[in-house]
Amino acid sequence: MARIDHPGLARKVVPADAAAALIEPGDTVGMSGFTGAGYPKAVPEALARRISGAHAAGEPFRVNVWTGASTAPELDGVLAAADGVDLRLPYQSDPVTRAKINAGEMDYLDVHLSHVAQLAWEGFLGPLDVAVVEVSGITADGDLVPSSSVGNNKTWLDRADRVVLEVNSWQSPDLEGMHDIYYGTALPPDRLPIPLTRPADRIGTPYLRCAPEKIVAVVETAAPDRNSPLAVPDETSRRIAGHLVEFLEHEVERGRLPATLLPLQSGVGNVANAVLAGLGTSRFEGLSAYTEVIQDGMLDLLRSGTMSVASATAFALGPEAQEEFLRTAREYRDRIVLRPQEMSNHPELIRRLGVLAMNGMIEADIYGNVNSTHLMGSRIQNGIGGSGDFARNAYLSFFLSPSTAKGGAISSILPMVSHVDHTEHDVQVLVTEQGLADLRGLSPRRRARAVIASCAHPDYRPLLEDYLERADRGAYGRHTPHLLTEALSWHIRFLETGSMLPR
Ligand code: 0RQ
Repeated sequence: MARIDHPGLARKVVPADAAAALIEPGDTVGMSGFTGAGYPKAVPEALARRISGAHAAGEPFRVNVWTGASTAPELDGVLAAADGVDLRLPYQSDPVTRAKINAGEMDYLDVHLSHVAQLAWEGFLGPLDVAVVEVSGITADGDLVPSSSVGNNKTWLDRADRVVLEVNSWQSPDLEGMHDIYYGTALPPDRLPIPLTRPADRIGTPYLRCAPEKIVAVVETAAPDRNSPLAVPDETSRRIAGHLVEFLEHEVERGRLPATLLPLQSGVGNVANAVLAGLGTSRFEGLSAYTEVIQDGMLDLLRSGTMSVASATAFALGPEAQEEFLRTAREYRDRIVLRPQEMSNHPELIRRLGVLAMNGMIEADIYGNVNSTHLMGSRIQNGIGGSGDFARNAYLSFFLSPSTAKGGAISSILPMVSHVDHTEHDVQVLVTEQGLADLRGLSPRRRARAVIASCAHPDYRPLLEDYLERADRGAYGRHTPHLLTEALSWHIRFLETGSMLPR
C-alpha cells in the first residue's frame, strides 16, 4: 500500500466489487474525471457488472452519474452499455453514452461546468449519495493527493454521504504539490471575492480533504488514464491556426494586446491542439494559460518555455505526451496549477484575468450565433462543457472550425444555426481555414458580410450571399434580416438529400 500512508484508511482497502456493492439502485453517484483524466478505473466497471447481473435477474438498477466532464470507456462506456444510467451530467463525449442519449434512453443535463458545484450545493438536484473519486495518494494525516484532474472532486467529497476512493499508483507521485484546492467558496449571500489575480496564484491547499469516517471503501488501482492520440495537425487545422496567430500578432502591433498576450483558454480536440502548435512556432514568448485542460500542445509550449505557466483543472494528453509527463512531472510542478473546475471556469476570474478563449464549434450563422453541441438541431454531440463559461466572460472569444464537415456535404457557416449555445453577443471572432472574421463593433448586417466573405467555403459562399441579399429585401425587419421559411432549409436539405448543396 505504497500510496496509502494513513493506517485507518489502509485498513479500508477492498476489491472493486466490494466497493461497488455499496452503491444502491437509484443512487446519485458523483465520480471524478475530466476529459479522460483522473476518473475511477475499477469501481465503475464493477458497478456495471453488478447492474448487468441485476438486469439479468429482472431487477431494475440504474444510477445518476455526475462527473467533472468527459471520462472514458471504463466509466461512461461500460455504464451506458449496461443501461445503468438514468441521468448523466454535465459533459460527456462517449460514443455509447451519446447513442443512448440520442435514442431517448438516457436523460442528459448539459450544464455550464462552472455551475455544477453550485447546483450540487444548493441541493436542487437532490442528495449526492456516493462519491467515487480517484486520488494519487493518501498522506499519513489522511489528506488526499489529487490525481490528474480535480474537476468537482472537492464538492463530491464534501456533499456525498458515502465516499469510495480509488488510489491509482500509475499516476505520477510528483503530482503532489501541483494542485490548488480553494475552500473559500460559499453560496450567496455569503460569497466573497476570490483572491486570485494571476494564473499562477495559489490560494488554497495542495490536498483534498474528506472526513475519514465518510470513507466507506478504498480501492487500489494501477491503470493509465484514457490516452486518445491527437492527430498531427492537418492542412485545414494549420490554416485555422495560421489565421488566429496572425490576428493575435496584429492585435499586439496595434497595442490592443500585450506582447505576452493575455491568459489563453484552449478547448479540446485537434483544431485546438493545432492552434497551440501554431503558437509554438510563432514569435510569442512568456505566454500563460487560464484554461480547463492541458493537452499535448500546451505541454510542448511549457517545455519549450514559450509558455511560462498554465492553470487548468485537468490534463488531456495523448500517449506520448503522457509518457513524457510521467517521466518529467517534477519539472512542471511550479508551472502547472490544477484547480477545482469551479475555479478554472469561474466567470469572476475569467473576466478579471481577461482570458482569450478559443473553442471549437459545430456551426455558426452569418450573424455570429454559435452552436457547439447539436447536430441538425436535435442530436447531441458532446455538450457545452466550459465553452459558455469562457465565451461569455472572456476578453476576446474565438470560435474555430473547418468551414465544412462530412466531406463538404455540410457547411459550418449557415443562414441560421439549428441550436444556440453562444449568442451573437458572446462571439467576437470566427475562424475557419478560409479566414477570420473580426465581429467586434459590427452591426448584424456588417457581421453577416464579414462572416460570409472571410469564413464560408467557396462552394457555399454564393448561396449565403444570395440568402443575405434576398433577406435584406424581404425580411420583416432589416436589423437582422432573415427569411424564416428558408432560414433552416439547409439543415432540412441535408436531412433529406445528404448534402446542404442544392442538386
Ligand atoms: O464527427 O467524429 O463523426 O467525424 O463533429 O468534429 O471537426 O473533429 O472537431 O473535435 O474540434 O469538435 C464542437 C464537437 C468540435 C467540440 C466540437 C462533426 C465532425 C466530427 C467532431 P465524426 P471535429 P472537434 C473545452 C471547451 C463543446 C465543448 C467545448 C465540442 C465531430 O469542440 O464538443 O467547447 N465543443 N468545451 O464531422 C455535423 C456539423 C459538424 C459536424 C463537426 N456542422 N454538422 N457534424 N461535425 N461539425 C473542453 C471542455 O469543456 C471539457
